[in-house]
Parts: sequence; C-alpha cells; structure tokens
Amino acid sequence: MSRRFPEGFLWGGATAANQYEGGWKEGGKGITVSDCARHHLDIDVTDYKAHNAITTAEVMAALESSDDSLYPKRHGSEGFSHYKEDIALFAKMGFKVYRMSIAWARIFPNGDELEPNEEGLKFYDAVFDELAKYNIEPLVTMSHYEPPINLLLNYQGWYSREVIPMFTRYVETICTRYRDKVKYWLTFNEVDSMIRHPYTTGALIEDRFPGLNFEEVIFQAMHHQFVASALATKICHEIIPESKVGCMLTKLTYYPYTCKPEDVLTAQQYMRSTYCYSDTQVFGEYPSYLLSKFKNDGINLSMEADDLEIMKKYPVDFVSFSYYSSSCAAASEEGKEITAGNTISAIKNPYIPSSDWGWQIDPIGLRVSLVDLYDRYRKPLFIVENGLGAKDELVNGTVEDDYRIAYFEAHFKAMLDAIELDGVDLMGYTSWGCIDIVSESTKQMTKRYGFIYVDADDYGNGTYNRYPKKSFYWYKGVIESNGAVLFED
Ligand code: BGP
Repeated sequence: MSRRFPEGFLWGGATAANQYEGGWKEGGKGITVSDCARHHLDIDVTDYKAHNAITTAEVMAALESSDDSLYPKRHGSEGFSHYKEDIALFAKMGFKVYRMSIAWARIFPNGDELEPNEEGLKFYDAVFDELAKYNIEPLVTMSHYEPPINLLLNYQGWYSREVIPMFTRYVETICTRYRDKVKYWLTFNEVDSMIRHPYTTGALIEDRFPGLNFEEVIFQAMHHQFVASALATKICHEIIPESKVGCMLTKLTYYPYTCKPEDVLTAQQYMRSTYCYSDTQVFGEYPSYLLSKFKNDGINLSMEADDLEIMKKYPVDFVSFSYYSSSCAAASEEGKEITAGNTISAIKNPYIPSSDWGWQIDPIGLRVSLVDLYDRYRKPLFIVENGLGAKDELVNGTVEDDYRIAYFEAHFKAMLDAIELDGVDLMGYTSWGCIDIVSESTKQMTKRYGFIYVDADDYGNGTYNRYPKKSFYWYKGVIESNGAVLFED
C-alpha cells in the first residue's frame, strides 16, 4: 500500500484580500495601508527592510496619486471581479479548503464606523456561496495586512487602544453574518510581523511617534492585537460554537552556522524571538523570556485590569503558520554571506539552494519546523502558507514550472514524514498564492507563486486572463490521490 495523507487532510490554497482582490475603491471599500504601499522596483529584491520602509509623506502622496501602476495592491490579481472564475479553477484542482482574508475596510471602510457597509458584507456572502457550490471550506483570516488607512491618519494605528473595540465590532459583524458559512478562522496574519513591518501589520509609521521609543510603540500595538485576538476567539466561539480559531505565525527556522556553542545559542535566541508571539496566543500569557526582554530593554506596556485575564481565558484552538525557507544564525555575521527570507535578511546556508529572491529552499526545514511546533504546543497545526516565488514565463498558454513542482513535491514528502514518523497532527495545507498575486514585500506581480498564471505585469498592465500552469494539473493529481501519486514511480 503506497503512502498517502490521512483521510480528510485539508488540501488547498491561500490568498489575502490586500494582494488578490484589487477593486480597491469598489463596493464601498475604504482605503487600506496596503493601497498606499508603492513598489520600488529599482531596489535589490533581497533588501527586505528597504521594500517595507515608508514615511507619512509617502502615504500622503499615495492618497493624492491616481497612478495605480505605482501601487500594485490596488489591483492585485483583480480577484474582486474574477473570484467566480478562480474558485471554479480551485475546484478543478480539487481544493478541500481555501484560505482567504476579509478586508476589514470592505466591512468598515474607516474602521471606526458603528454600522457596516452592506455592499462589502454582500461581496463575501457571494464568495462563500461560490465556495460552497464546490464544497470548498473557507479558512478566513480576519486581519491580513489590511488596516483601514483612517486608523493611521486619525488614530495612532494599533497603538491606539480604541482600535480594539473597533476590531471586535468588525469580528462580531462577520461572525454573525457568516456563522453558517465559515467555521475555520485565523485572527491576525503573522502577528509577529508587526516587529518587521509595523506599517503593514499595525498601521504604524515611526515618524508619527516623535520622542517615543518606537520599539515600545510596536510592542504596545502588539499587546492591543493580542487582547483583540483573544476577544475575537471568544466572540467567534460564542457566535459559532463549532468554530475553530487559530493563530498564525511566521515560522522562521534558524540553524546554527557552526557547532560553536555561541552559534547554537544565537540560533536558539532567534527561534525564541518568533516563538514568543505564538507562545502568547497559544498559552494565553506572555512567556517569561519576553517579559525579561521588556524589563531589560525598558519596554513598559500599559494594560487594562482584565487584559491578561482575557488573554489567558481565550487561547487559540490550533496553530497555523507560514513556512518558505530556513536560514542560518551565528554569534557574528562577519564575513558571512547574507541572503533574504520571509520578512528577514539572514546568513546564507551554503548547503541548500536559493530562489531568485534569495529565499533558501529547505523541505527538511519544514519537517524540523513541524516537529518543533508540535512538540512545543501539542495543538493541531495547519500550514497556511508555503510555496515558491519564481519568474514564470507564459509560453503557448501555459508555464512549464517543473521547478515549482519539485519544490512542492519535496515539501509534501517532508510533511508526510512529520505526520507518519514524527507523530505530528497536521490539519491541512494551503499553498501560498495558489493563483499569482502581488508580493507582500516587493509588491511585484512577477514574483509568481500560483498554480494559475495571471497575465499582468508589475505595473498592472495585462489582460488579467488566467492560465493553468503545469503545476495546476500536478497538484490536481496530488489532491485526488491524497498524496499517493508522490510515491509512485
Ligand atoms: C507572508 C505573508 C503573505 C505573503 C508571503 C510571501 O509574510 O503572510 O501575505 O506575501 O509572506 O511573501 P512575498 O509576497 O513577499 O513573497
């Protein structure tokens, strides 16, 4: 009997409203931070920090600009008008689950309204009804880099405490409206990414906090998201008793560059610097080592009396995460080659290959990550982002993306090893960018992840026609055989 994944394994794919939908002003939607993030195609694609840097002046210029070619997330993959066609293609691949996000600004355009935008609610009703036609289960991210820009302009982003009740009003609205259509939810996408791109995740720009310790501002904003995430979990369980709510972390995996003890210690410290956020959402309290960091770095969070009680009372049901690549860590980076990863720059591992964007390809690292997370949390896991951003070429209406098939094949085998050999409880898998969408970091359309090619360039030019790639048919075979095809000669 050839190997296969467990019965009921949730195979699928993932997008996010800010990178997929476009229609940035349609259906009553408000403007989001992502709509004001322009691309910088002249900057080295491995320079993550530069691609995510932004100032208030640049936001104001974006709000004035009608040149959408500079702001790729305004059109994304034009999913707002193509979603029915796309969902039919997902169904053709056999998707069991589809991870997507609801754009907060479609429901509350400025975030602070008391009444929701009915047109926005209707749009997602239609999306969920389309998914239901094909028995595809939605897995919905409540916040995926889509804070309304109003929260930055007229509040202090997530640093403002009053954003918590705005968010819980949004959560109450969508859980009530979609109580019969959605049972799998994620609260914040990569809550830890607030540290590495505070604008995208928390609507924070340093120049708006003169005289303040910006690191403290970021952790205060993250505290508000932790409270909001716990309240969202509470609300979701109350309105949809059978719901499962997950946290979502950027699974960065670091190897010691050498067996020198100081390199091993550095790698351990780097791993803790991401685990501390999922620890907080899974165990419902700040881990001692994060509290030590706060104390040692002079970070003083202001909390209300029942914040910690709320966080403790409403931990998540499962742990979801993104995994793309692994990196190396060493006590000193002196003389070592640096490369990029998801939201980071790090020491390059000389033993493994890299993508065209410098992200290192390491399927064994996915198994290492699954074992680490399952041993740490003993909660069901869900891989909600994984994939290869590559320069695809459309020839005769398809893309011969054997490189992407090789990436997925190796990662799927590592996943099954983790399940069968390491005892990991893995609920499902949604590949990132199951259809070509705008990159979060470089805002490029040409950093393609999809099983489906979208005819559009980095400036928004193109027909936006969809073309299944070679990997589209390969993934269809994987899903219908529940992975058995991976082990046939
Ligand atoms: C993660 C985000 C996704 C996606 C992914 C790939 O951090 O959750 O939104 O963008 O990174 O990164 P990129 O799009 O920069 O290639």
